[in-house]
Amino acid sequence: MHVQKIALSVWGKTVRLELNKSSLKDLKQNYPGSITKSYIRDAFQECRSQTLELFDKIKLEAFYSQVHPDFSPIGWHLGHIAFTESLWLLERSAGKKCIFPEYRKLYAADGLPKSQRVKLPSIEETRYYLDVVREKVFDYLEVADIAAVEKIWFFLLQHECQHCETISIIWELIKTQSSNPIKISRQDISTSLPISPICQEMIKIPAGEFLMGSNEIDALDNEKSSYQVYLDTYFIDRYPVTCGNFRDFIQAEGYKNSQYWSDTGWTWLQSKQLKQPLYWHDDTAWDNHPVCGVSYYEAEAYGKFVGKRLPTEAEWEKAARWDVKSNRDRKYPWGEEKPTAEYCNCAGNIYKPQTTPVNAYPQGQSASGMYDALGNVWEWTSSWFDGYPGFEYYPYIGYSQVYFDGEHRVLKGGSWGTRIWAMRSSFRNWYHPHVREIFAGFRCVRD
Ligand code: AVJ
Ligand code: FE
Repeated sequence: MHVQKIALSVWGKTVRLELNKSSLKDLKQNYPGSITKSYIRDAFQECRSQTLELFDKIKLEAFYSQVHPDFSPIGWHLGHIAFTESLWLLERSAGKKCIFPEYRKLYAADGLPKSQRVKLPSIEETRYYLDVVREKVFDYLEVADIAAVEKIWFFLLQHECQHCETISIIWELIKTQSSNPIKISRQDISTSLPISPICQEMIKIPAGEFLMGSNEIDALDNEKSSYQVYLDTYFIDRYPVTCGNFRDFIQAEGYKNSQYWSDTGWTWLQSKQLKQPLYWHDDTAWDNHPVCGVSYYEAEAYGKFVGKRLPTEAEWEKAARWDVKSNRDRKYPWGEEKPTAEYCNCAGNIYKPQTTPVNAYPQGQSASGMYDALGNVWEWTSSWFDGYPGFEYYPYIGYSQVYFDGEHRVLKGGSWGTRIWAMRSSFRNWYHPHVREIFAGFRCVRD
């Protein structure tokens, strides 16, 4: 059952309660704000403690260096987290003056080009900035009229999650670049599961309507507003494509054979000389792990190789959230309970900074039997990133809308580097199709 722990102040005393979904709803209607405030405080604190764990891992060189032209240094992301919180909560919501105005130009999303984000404050100064902003933010939370600006808190929570996933990506890139002096050994990948190869079964999703998107409090602008979508019957892979599956493509000289590639994909490949995914392990012990570190073009080519194609985002989302038997919608593939270590491989549950076998989370499967819909790796879809009907940007046009440019593809599902507040079936991520540094894999569909 879905249970939420809350703390209420009753005549000056703190009372802790455990509530199920319906009693929580009653309370929310009668005492709006009080529950949300304690939820927000706890979530902000938990998320931040996961962020601070990153500080301990980061070596000095990694803090400042730009390991890839598409990614700002780790130190920038941390400062930008503090800046964004300060901008939207302290300045725009509380109406306070900007603290640390000297950081504005450096850390604003539209401030400096990525190549110029390398002259950064020290690790200690950055940590101090995060701490000071957070202290003032919690002071404000005490007095805030939460009903008026509730949504912005959920936006900021997810903003921190997304930048921390980017930090994990940078960290992974540093580990992958063999010439780099920072060597971090990979964790043991031992698993209790048998390593017989996963056969790529498909599951049938019957024709019908389902609800796409979300109107919940945590929905970002690009998830709104939810609407009914009808799809004909189709078949989708039960599991993400595994390394074992993908090895067939490599061994069949898939990277050398233009017949599997789209024209744009083939042109892109010619400039690269690739022979395997970015985070590839030439080791059969990884055979049941999902492929990780492929561009959209590589995913597309594999689909053609096996006579399938990539799903549209609607096809992906219906298989993940729709319970055909009861004709009901689920927030997560497994139901309404938040992501835990029982259900999926995401950041913060257990410290497992890598992929897991695609059959490791039977409890996390969707009503239709789709495994690993959330967690493990992001999954490329064939849909261009665009606004849903009635789209209105929030909180700024540059969050989603400027990427509705026909150049970004949608990814679904979250990865091992995604924190729970950004994990749900309606969540949408987007990148240029050539990007392979993110923790992305894919699964295929067939009509
Ligand atoms: C949606 C993950 C592509 O990190 O560039 C963070 C999210 N937007 N700050 C990114 C985002 C503004 C975005 N992605
Ligand atoms: Fe940002």
